[in-house]
Amino acid sequence: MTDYRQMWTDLDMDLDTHDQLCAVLPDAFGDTYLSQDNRPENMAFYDFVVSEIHGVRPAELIELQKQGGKVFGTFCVFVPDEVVIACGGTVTGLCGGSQFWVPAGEKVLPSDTCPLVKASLGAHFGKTCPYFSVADVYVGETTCDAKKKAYEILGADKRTYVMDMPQMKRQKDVDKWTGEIADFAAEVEGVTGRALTPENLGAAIRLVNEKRRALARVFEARKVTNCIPISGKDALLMVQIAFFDDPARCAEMANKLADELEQRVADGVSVFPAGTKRILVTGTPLAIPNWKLHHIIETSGAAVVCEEMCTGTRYFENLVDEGADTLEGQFKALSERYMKNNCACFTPNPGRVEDVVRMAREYHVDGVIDANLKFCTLYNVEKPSLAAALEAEGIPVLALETDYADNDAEQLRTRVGAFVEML
Ligand code: BJ8
Repeated sequence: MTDYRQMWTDLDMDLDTHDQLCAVLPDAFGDTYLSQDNRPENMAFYDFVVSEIHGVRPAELIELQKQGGKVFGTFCVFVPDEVVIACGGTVTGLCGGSQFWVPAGEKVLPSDTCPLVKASLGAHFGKTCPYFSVADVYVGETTCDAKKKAYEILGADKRTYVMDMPQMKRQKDVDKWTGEIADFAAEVEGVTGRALTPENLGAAIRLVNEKRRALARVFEARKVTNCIPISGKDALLMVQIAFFDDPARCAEMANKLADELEQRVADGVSVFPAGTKRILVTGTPLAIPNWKLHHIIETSGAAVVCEEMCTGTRYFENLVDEGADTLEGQFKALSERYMKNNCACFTPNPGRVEDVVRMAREYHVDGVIDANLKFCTLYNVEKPSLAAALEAEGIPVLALETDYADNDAEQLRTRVGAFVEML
């Protein structure tokens, strides 16, 4: 394994504290992932990335910076990667998915804040994540209260650009997001020193669409009923890593995995025994390395076959129209695609309920688990209406609220086990 200590020192990271994280991650990954039987061979790439999660990709980003490239760190799937890529920049996801970062986050945020936001700020201020350290600029968005206030705190410490997210989905809101994308483009041009053109933006739109198509192929293979060709944990890992990876390589590796899964489907090769209950998980994102819920479900007699969340279908569903040949038209096409995302930040938000019901059918699920992070008002308020819609369709649903700590794992296991039992 390569030694990245000099790189982390150069990034001004807190090496002693970071060593503690490096010490626990391999065991956590081994227990959760490597213990699975009959995994697709193409998961080897994702296992390798995790084994060097704080080394191999940050080293690539530093190389890109040496060649004049800029790194944009993002926290939400509303930020259009295409604009950054078109200007020769690189995007990396930044959401924190580990309890490890929460205490440092609680030094700058109230403790009753969503763990995702606390972990993100903890990773920044604790200097224990190279992706935060390497980013030239953070890009925030006004989706939820916790995030939009957190960006003020981050912005005092590093250049942070915030996109003003509409809260409704009227035509004037789509137009407003088009304008926000145009403003963001000006910011990206300023940071990168490169001009956006219809040609480079068109190429970036096609590239990110390719990535979306590849991820969608993997999910398509999860819809079949003759077998379950990949575990939910492995599919989740693929999406989590997609937020950090180079988009062309991401598409290539996802397509290879999809090829293998399609062959498995043809051969009837399953990771789980016949009759295993099929679960759709919906709710707040599961940022890497948050594998807690999937692990509990998949060691309780069920399999996750779909994630209706931003670390799932919302990341790749809906393509950007590639037909526009002016920047104005391309900004509009980008806005139209991104505004189709049914995040709970919108009011009203009937699209999410419709999506979950549709996907419950498409993925032939036996039940839905609606799992939200503690203190996420947006998703927690949607729980009853989502449950009512699913019950009206005859689809069993279990609502859960959790965080990154392990102390509710046994309680979750009991509830998930009882739910699976009654399906
Ligand atoms: S598009 S889901 S990535 S906002 S869980 S930080 S909402 S308090 S993450 Fe999200 Fe964009 Fe929406 Fe997706 Fe706030 Fe809730 Fe925490 Fe959240």
